[in-house]
Amino acid sequence: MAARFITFEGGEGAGKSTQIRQLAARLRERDIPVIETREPGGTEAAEAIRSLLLSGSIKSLGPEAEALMFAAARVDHVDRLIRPALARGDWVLCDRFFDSTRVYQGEAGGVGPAMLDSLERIAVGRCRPDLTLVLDLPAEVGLGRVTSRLKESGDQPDRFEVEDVDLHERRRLAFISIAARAPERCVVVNADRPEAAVAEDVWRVVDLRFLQEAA
Ligand code: Z5A
Repeated sequence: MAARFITFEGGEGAGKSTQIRQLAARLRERDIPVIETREPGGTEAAEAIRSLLLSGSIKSLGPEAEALMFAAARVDHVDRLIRPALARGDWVLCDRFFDSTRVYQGEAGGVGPAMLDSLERIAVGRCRPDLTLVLDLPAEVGLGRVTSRLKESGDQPDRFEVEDVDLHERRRLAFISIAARAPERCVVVNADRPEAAVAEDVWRVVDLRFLQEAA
């Protein structure tokens, strides 16, 4: 069976990590080799860049500089982890990818499409997702989940989690608009439901697109 590259996108607390874990478990039950990864991050160098980005220490450099940093992390992630995994035949499930740059630095941050196109060409090339699941829910619901998690863990919110709800809602609309422009790649899933219901929808899409086709 061909290796597949699946990305999960959406706002804070949409349940991307949770759904990746559940999908990975279901694929492994079928003896499909799976790598779970995330952006920014996934390799040692990209995780180091992640710490810088999420700490907020380079926020003052502006959205273009941040876009460069996200792209630098992506170069390493794609070259050292994603592309080799797909070449081995592993499926790759990735928590955020280039659509997050389009939304956070682009549509909500004001970085122009020409710069984003160039960065995408350099960092991603032809290593594009076969499927992108956009987990959609009201920003307030996602932020509420993140706040509960922070209360439980005692962690501090990161550079993006402290931003106001209107900005989060604009990003939500930007993800929906990307999905509408790329219907062959993107599927929007209603994530404002219990975990198991969301997982069932995610599974139905993956099964229909990739597993039944291969049977
Ligand atoms: N960013 C960017 O600006 N540009 C880029 O190019 C890229 C990223 C790639 C990465 O932070 C930040 O970088 C991100 C965008 C920016 N902004 N922020 N913040 P991150 O990786 O730390 O954050 P995140 O991607 O938003 O992850 P998250 O907040 O952990 O959300 P999630 O993975 O979607 O959710 P989760 O961890 O699965 O679930 C969150 C909580 O909700 C948790 O307690 C769950 O148990 C609970 N949960 C999950 N599903 C449900 C359901 N269905 N019902 C109720 N509760 C649920």
